[in-house]
Amino acid sequence: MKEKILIIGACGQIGVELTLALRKIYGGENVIASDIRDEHPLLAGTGPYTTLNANDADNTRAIVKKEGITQIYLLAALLSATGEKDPKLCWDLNMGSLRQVLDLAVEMKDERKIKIFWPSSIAVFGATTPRQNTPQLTVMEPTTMYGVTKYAGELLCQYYNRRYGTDVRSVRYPGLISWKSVPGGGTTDYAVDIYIQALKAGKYECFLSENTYLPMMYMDDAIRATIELMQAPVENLKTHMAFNLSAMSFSPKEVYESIKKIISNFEITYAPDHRQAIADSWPASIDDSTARAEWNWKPKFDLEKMTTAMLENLKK
Ligand code: AKB
Repeated sequence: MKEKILIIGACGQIGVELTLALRKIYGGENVIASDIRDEHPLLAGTGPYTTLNANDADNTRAIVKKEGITQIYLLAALLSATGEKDPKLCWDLNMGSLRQVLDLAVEMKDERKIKIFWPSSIAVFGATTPRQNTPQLTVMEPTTMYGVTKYAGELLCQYYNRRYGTDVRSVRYPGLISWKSVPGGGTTDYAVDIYIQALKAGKYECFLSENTYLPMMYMDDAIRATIELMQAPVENLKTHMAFNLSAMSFSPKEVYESIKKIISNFEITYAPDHRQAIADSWPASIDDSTARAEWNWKPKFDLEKMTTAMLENLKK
């Protein structure tokens, strides 16, 4: 069957790269990018773009029907740090948009099957979760509103799958490091800023302390994981909460040292702020054996490989 894809939140950190990758696979005209913001410059001329508020159910339904959409990637969200500034908006956006897309898939069920991708995060875990090698199935008591929406969202996805047979797939993204589009409002954002500032200013003040270990992933791996999960045969997928996903775990000090191997005069200082408490409540490393078993997930980038790629690409 010919796939027709709608991406909601296409101008964010994941959205830009995912849209470009999906357009390569399915053809530019078959991937409709949408966002509440103006079109990202990197998307211009690569395929159709429309302005869409993720919480606008009528407009979303109209696009899905008119365009014959078969897959929706719902990426619009408020992240952990921004979510703490406005917890109500975080709940309304993150949960409202998910509920509406799930309902749309149920409403359209007899006409056309719609497959959904919705991202979860390591923010579903909290201080009571085992921090090292966090298992797929474990205690989840998130401390941020963002984490609460991701955990509730995972349960909602699982409920719609069991109750209505909705094909909705999800991963718990670690901190994502990218150079094409930057993150906004997350706790792991330092791991992108540090590369940009290393090249721009030769120094960086980090908002997390030097030994704060967090699970991280280069964007190329994250995009490949997302597409591989969406292409996996449905009968292989036994897990209907989001999959743990892992590539590497490092601290600000370690990423600093890996940059310093290439930019020898690079300097770092540490000034932990309110985001430190969020980072301290998250896992240091993740066990992703379920993803590896059910859909053959395997990362390609480690810290050294990623540092080389980030600095080379940002320089260009
Ligand atoms: C954040 O820091 O809020 C995000 C995430 C880990 O989900 N990058």
